[in-house]
Amino acid sequence: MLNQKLITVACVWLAWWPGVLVADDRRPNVLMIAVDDLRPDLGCYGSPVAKTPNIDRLAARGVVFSRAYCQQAVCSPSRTALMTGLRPDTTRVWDLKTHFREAVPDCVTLPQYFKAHGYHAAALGKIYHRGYEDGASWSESHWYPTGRTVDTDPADWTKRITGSVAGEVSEYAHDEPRIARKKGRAFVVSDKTDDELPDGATAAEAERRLATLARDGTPFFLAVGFAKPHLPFVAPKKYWDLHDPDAIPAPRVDRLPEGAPEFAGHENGELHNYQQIPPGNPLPDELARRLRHGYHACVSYTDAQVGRLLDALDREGLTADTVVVLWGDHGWQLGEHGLWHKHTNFEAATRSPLIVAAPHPKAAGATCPALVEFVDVYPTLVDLCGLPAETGLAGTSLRPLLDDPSASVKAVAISQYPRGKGGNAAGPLMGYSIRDPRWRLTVWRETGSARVVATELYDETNDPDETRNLAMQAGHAPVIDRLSRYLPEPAGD
Ligand SMILES: [Ca+2]
Repeated sequence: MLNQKLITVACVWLAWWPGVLVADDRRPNVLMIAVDDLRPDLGCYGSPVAKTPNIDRLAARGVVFSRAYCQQAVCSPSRTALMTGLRPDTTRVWDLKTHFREAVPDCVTLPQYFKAHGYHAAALGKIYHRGYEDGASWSESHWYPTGRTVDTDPADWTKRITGSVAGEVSEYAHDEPRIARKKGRAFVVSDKTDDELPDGATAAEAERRLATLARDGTPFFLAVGFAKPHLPFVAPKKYWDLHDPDAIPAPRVDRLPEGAPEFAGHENGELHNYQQIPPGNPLPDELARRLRHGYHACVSYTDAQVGRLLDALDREGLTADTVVVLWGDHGWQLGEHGLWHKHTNFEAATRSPLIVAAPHPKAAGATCPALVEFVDVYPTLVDLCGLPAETGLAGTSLRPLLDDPSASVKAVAISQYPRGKGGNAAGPLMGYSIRDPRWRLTVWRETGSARVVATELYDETNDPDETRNLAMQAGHAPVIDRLSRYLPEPAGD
C-alpha cells in the first residue's frame, strides 16, 4: 500500500517535472556530438555498408530522426542555424565568411543559454565553423586539437589554398599561408594511430573532460566536434580495411534530374580543390570508388571516437544523467546526381543525421519519420533539461516525438541555398526548398525579391532518386501552390 502511494506520488511528480528526471534533482547534462559532413548513411539508418557500431548503440537507447533536415547544406550556415535556433535569413549567415554576431549581435546561443542557467558550457573541436568561434557561448576557451587538423603529410600543408574556391573557403584558412596551389591529398590511408589524428586527440580530451566534469558535479553542456568524414578522407588503415570497396554501391542516378536547372547542381569545386582529383566531371569510376571507400573509412574512424565518448559516460557514471545528441551538419553527395559533397538543395545534401538519447527513454531504439529541422535542436534540449523556454526561436521542441515517435510536430522542413556570387552574401539567387512527407518543392528566386526564376518539384516517395522535375508537368499546380505557402518573405540585400 505504502509502495503504491509512493509510486503514485512519484508519477505525479514525474508528470509535473518539466525536464527529464535524473538521479537527483539536478538537471541533466548535455553531450552534443557534432560530426562534420556526416550523411545519414549509418547502420542505424539502415545502411547495408556502413560500419558504425557505436553510433548504432547510441541510437539503440535513443531516437533516430530519419527525416531531419539542415537549414542550409554547408558548414557555417547549418551550424549557425542549429546553435542559434534561427534560420539563415535571420542570422544572415549564408556563407563561410559571415559571423552571426554581425546580424544578430545579442542573440543567445544554445550553449550560452545553458551557461546562463548554471551549466558549465565547453567546446572541443569544430562546433561553429572554424575561425568563427563565439566566446559568449562558452564558460571557457574553445579547445581544439593541436597541430594540423586534417592531413598527415606536412609537405601537403604548405600547398593549401586559403582563398575562396568555387564558393568554398578553406576549412582552416586562418592558419595556412596563401599559396595558389591545391590543397593536400583528397584521401590518405594513414599509418597513424587514432590519437595521432585530430579526432582521436579530441576524443581523448573529451574523455579527460568528462572525468573532470563528473567529479565536479556541476551540470554541463559539453560540445564535441569531429572533423571527419569531411574531406580529405584521412583515416588509419584499419578503418579502410573494415570496408570492401566493391560492396559500396555507386549511386543509381549520376546526372541532374530531368528538367532541373543547371544551377541546381554545381561543379564539384570543393572536391577539385584537392590533389589526386583530375579536372572535369564526372570523375573516373575507379577514383569515385576510392572516394566512397575513403568516406566510409572516415565515418568508421569517427564512429570509434564516438564510442570512446559513450564509454566515458558509462565509466564516469554519467549515462543516466546525460542527454546525448549527435548530428552531422548536413548531408553529403557521394556521386548522386553526378555531384560530390554538399552545396545543393537536393535530398542527399539536406537530409542529415540526428539522434537524441535522453535519460529514461520511452521509445529507445525507435526511428521517428516525422519532419524535423536543425533549428529544433535548441528548443528540444532546453525542454529536455527543464530550462524555461527561450522565446524567439524558429524551431519547436521534439520532445513529443521522443515520447511518441509516430507523432509529428510540423508540416514541412525548410532548407535553402544561394547560387551565384554578387555584391552580397546571399548571391543573386536563393533557392528555398520545402519538404513535406512526400514532396520536395524548390523555388529559386532573385535574392531580396519574390520573382521566381525556376521551380523544381520532386516526388520523394515514388522517385526517391529525384530523376525528374515534375514542376512543369500537368496536374502538379495544387501541390506547388500548397507548399509555396511556406516560402519565406524575401530576404537579403
Ligand atoms: Ca560540414
